[in-house]
Amino acid sequence: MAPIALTQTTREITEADLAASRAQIEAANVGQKGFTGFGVPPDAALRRYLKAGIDLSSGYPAYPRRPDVAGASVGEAHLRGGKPYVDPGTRADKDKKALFGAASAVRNLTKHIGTEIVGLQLADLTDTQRDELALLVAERGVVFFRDQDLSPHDQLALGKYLGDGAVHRDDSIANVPGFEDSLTVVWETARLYKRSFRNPWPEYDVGRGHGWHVDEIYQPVTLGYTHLYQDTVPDDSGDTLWASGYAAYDLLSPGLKKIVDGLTGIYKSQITYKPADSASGAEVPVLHRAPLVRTHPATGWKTLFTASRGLIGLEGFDKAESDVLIKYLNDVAENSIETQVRFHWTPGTSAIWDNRVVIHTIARDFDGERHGTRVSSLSDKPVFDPASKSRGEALGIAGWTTPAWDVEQFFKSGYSA
Ligand SMILES: O=C(O)CCC(=O)C(=O)O
Ligand SMILES: [Fe+2]
Repeated sequence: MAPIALTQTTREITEADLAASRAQIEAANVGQKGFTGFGVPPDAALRRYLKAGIDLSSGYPAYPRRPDVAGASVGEAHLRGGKPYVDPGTRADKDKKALFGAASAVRNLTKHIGTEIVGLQLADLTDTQRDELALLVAERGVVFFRDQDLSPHDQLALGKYLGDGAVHRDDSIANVPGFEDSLTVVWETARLYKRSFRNPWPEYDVGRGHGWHVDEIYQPVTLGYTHLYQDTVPDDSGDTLWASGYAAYDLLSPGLKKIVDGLTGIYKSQITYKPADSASGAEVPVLHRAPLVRTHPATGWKTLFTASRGLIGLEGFDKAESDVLIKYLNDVAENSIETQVRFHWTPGTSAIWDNRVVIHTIARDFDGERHGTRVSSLSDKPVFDPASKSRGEALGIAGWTTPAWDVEQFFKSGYSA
C-alpha cells in the first residue's frame, strides 16, 4: 500500500482514510517488536496525523534506539551550538497586551498557579504573543488552551520558539513517526503493552498517587517550557495536577528559607546508562548537582527545585539530615493544596507548563484511552541569584509567606497560641 499523504492537507479525513491508515499501521506493526510500534492510535490522533500528512507506513509509535552510553542524550550535545539560552519571556511586555487583547477570556484557575486562555489558537500566535505566553507560563506555572487545531508541525514550531531553537530529544521513549528527535507520545496503551513511553508514575507507585515529578530533573540543562497536547482523554478521569515551586518556597519560614537558599541538591535519573568509562558495562543512573532554589530568568523569582522522584541528597549534609530536610521540603511542595491546580482535560487541549517552576503528576483513576503528544523546550542551566526575591515578596502577596513561630508569645500565652 502506498504511504498516506505526505504533506499537510486541508481536505476532510474520511472514514475510508482512517480505515486504510489503520490497516497500514497494523500491517507495519506486525513482526516489528524491536523498536517499532504495536498499536493503532485513537481516531482523533489518527485524524490529526493524517491531516498533517504524517507517514505512518512504518508503524506506530516510533521507538528510536536508545543510546546506552551516558551523555548521548543527557547533556548539551544538541544545544544551540553553545549559545546561552535567551528565554522568550525576558522580551515580553509585562502586561501581555498582545496576548490578552486577542483572547476572548483569560481566567486564573487558582490564586497561585494555572491560567486558562480562551479564544486563541496556539498555531496562529505572533512572535510577540509567543513571548508574552512564555512570560505568562513562567509566572503562572501552567497555561491551558482548549479546542486547539494544532498539527504536530505547529506544536514543534512553538516548542522550538520557546526553547530558543532547541527542544529536548528523548531517545528512550515512544515518539511520533518522523518526529523522533522532538515529539514524544503520552499514551496509556503503551504502558499496558509494557513499552516505554513518557510515564508519569513509576510502576511501584501505581495506585498510590505518588507520581509528583519534574521532567528529567537531573538534566544539566533543564527541560523548560513543556507542551502536552491531548487528543484523546477519558470523560471523567485522567486529570493532571501541577504544583508551584514558587508558592512552595513561599510556604517556608524565614529561617528555613535562609537554610535552603544557596544549597546544592543532588539529583538522580530514573533511566540508567552505561558510563562511557565502564569496563563492566553495568548501567547506572546519572547524578547531577544543581541549586535547590533557583532563580527564574524571566520572572526573577526564586523557586524550590525539588520532587520526591529526583532529589536524593543535599550537598554538605549528613544522610540523616539530608533525608529529613528533603522529606519536609517535598511534603510542602507536594501536599499543599493551595499551591496546586488540578485540570480536567477535554479532547484537543494544550497545557504548557514551565518545568523549572512546577512539579506535576496525574490522577490514576482511568482505564480508557488517553493519548497525546509532547514537546519539551530546552531552557537554561539552573542558577541561584542570592539577590532575587520570592514570588510572594515580589508581588506583595499578603499573608501567604509563612512567618517564624513566635516562641516568646507562645510562652507568654501559657503554651496555647
Ligand atoms: O499524561 C499526563 O498528564 C502527564 C504526563 C507527564 O508526566 C509528562 O508528559 O511529563
Ligand atoms: Fe512528566
